[in-house]
Amino acid sequence: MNATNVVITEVHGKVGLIRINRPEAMNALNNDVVDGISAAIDRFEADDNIGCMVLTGNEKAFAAGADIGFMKDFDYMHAYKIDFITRNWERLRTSRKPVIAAVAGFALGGGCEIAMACDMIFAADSAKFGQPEIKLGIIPGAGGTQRLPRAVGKAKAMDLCLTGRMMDAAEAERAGLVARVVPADQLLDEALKAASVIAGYSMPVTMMVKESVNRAFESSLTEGLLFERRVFHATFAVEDQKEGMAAFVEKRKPTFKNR
Ligand code: DAK
Repeated sequence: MNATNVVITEVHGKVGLIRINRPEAMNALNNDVVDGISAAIDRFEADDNIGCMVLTGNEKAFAAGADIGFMKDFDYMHAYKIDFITRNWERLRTSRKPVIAAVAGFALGGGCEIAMACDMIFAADSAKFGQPEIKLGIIPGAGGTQRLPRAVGKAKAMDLCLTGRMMDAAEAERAGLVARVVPADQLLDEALKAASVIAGYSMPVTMMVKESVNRAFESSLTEGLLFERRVFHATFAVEDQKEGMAAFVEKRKPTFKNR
């Protein structure tokens, strides 16, 4: 275990676990938390033994948003100059290894945005998602108005961003925001289990899958299909493709070497 107090990391086999740890403030995000998450991703990305990451909070809150007390007296010039929690915010997005958000309790504002920046969300049945910034006189600042409509469509995104209401785990699953809903006491186990399945595959190939799915959000269908085809052809240059197909034909388990 490795703790930078507000962010704790653990290694579970081939999975890197990153836990936001500010329970006294519902895991509100400040520079230390966002820097800590980024440092943990840096470390796990550099570690060849890690194939997948899980980002989680505690049973009450994944993260209840950016730290309101800290930013309440900002003026524009100050927020701009200090680049408030922005400088490392994109680190999740630039991670090449998959990251699962395991969300229990509140994922609000920046907390919901951090979860959406992960590759998929596993939700405890206690999870509550929302973009309540409007209640504070601000708008979502880290992807809420952009990733949420892509995940749940315009109608529900408008509903959540304009009313500031929360959405429970069942509604979030129906709307397509979350991949799986599980009982709260099984959340971490389920997320670690799925992460460990992913980490058991060929790492370069999981990175290619992630890159290709993400391309769907950045390109036309024609361009996306072309990108996919090029990457698909490229998998025949991966040693693990030979091993994966040979193992199938020989009716044995493959041993991937990540090359
Ligand atoms: N910031 C600071 N402290 C918070 C907090 C937050 N977001 N959320 C909760 N806390 C603190 C509470 O103040 C309280 O502290 P004490 O009074 O005990 O000292 C403690 O956590 C427990 O909270 P409550 O007593 O309120 O607990 P309840 O169960 O009654 O309510 C709640 C839980 C999560 C529903 C409630 O605390 C709440 O509504 N929290 C605020 C949620 C919110 O409005 N979130 C959006 C914040 S704005 C950007 C990146 C990110 C952002 C913007 C830009 N860039 C990259 C540019 C993000 C903006 C936001 O997230």
